[in-house]
Amino acid sequence: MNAATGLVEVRVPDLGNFKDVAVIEVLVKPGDSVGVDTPLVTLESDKAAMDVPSTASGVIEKIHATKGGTLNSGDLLATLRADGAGAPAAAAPAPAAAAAPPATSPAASAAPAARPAPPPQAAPAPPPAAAPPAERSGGKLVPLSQLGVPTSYRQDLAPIDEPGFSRAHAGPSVRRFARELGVNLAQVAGHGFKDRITHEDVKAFVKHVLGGGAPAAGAAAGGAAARPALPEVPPVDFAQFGPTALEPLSRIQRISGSRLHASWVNIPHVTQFDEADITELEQLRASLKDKAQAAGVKLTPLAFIMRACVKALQEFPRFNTALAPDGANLIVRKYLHLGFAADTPNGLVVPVVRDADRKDIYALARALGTLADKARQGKLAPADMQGGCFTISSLGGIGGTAFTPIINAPEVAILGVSRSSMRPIYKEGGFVPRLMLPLSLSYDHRVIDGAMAARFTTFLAHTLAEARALLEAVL
Ligand code: CAO
Repeated sequence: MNAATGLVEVRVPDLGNFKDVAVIEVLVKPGDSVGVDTPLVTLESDKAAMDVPSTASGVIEKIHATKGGTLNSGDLLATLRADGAGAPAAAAPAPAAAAAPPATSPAASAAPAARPAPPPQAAPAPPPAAAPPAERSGGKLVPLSQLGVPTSYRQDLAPIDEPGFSRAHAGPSVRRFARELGVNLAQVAGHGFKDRITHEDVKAFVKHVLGGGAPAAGAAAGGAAARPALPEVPPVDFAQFGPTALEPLSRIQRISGSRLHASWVNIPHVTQFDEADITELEQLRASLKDKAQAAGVKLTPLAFIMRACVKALQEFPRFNTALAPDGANLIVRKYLHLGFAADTPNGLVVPVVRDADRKDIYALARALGTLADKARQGKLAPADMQGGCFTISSLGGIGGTAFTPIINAPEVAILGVSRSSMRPIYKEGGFVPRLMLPLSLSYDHRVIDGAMAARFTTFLAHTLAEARALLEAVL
């Protein structure tokens, strides 16, 4: 302390090799009373965040740091009027002042005011198990019960993942707060400066869990164990970049959107690509066109693909299973209903052709045509879209060379079909023009391994190439 003025300077402690460390929070303002160890600012380097505590008690006279600025070891951080210091010494010089060593002497620089602050702390250890969770608010610990937070909510939280917790973008006081609440910071989206996690974010996360919003520990859909919450995409104010309009999603889009999302995040998808030579299949289809028309059926490639899929599913029954909710068993279906994705003005729907294994190619084509018409007219009944075992998504009538379809859970695989094209294929010592159909099979890797998926698409390609066998009668 400067005995003449009663002022104490607090400086930035030794920061080691860190230079120009960002100030991401200024925690006090002039007039605030602080004690030894009261955090004054939060600094953040590339690797760590730390609160810099006061080294003296008193009232803040001036803060020399600004949020968004930088600091280095030894920089002046704050000036305090020390406790017990009255008016400035100049106005009321102390009797001993004459005897005091000059301010520039080594003795003066060793005075308490210049004592270096303690080194930055590592993330504090969690509180003892018996300690009731509490929130640090303005330096005071407030029991969570006073905040209306039942302590049993911890059952809903996934255990803290330490590496993820330590990587989280949060200051020490937020880390401490999160530990007190048992919150895994790795799951919390930050909305502070530079997306830093704030106390409010932690509170919002707890509220979300209490409201049943976050994934709970225990079995989830598909039999998986506890999973961390998904990081959220922060909302954007688009108006700042240009004019916008709000367009509601259709009811079908809203329903299918959340189902697709659930499938995408719950199922480990892998997509196997292959191609089938359908040169003969197309010749056959063209030759049957009149006969089919006379029977009132449009024989599109999809009917052949369906028939080939039935054969592949019979050959590889693993593809006609569902993972039991306990995650330890497979439900093996003894029936075969095939779904197909249909593009309608209102969005994507998946009608189901029942007992596809008991239908020949014409019956399949008829069911396909009827259901596709109903889908486009918005006339599908709920029963028309239930009970599917495996889905085909054909974009062949539109275009594209390959895609990665999302599995229609609880099914375990989906076949994507893209547009066929005539390509030069090397065969028996020369190039020949062949009509090639791209296949994209997405599968649930918990149920199907890569070798089986490759066998499935190889079998399917072979079956499509041998098109005549697809015309056989089905008993
Ligand atoms: N390669 C080349 N041409 C193809 C083809 C392929 N793989 N598949 C179909 N075609 C052709 C058909 O032969 C038909 O041509 P012709 O009239 O000259 O015979 C034309 O494309 C249109 O076929 P279609 O679409 O009427 O009939 P379909 O049985 O092939 O498909 C249906 C029916 C309902 C699946 C389709 O209309 C549809 O909605 N597809 C979109 C599916 C979709 O959106 N999937 C994505 C889901 S994820 O967002």
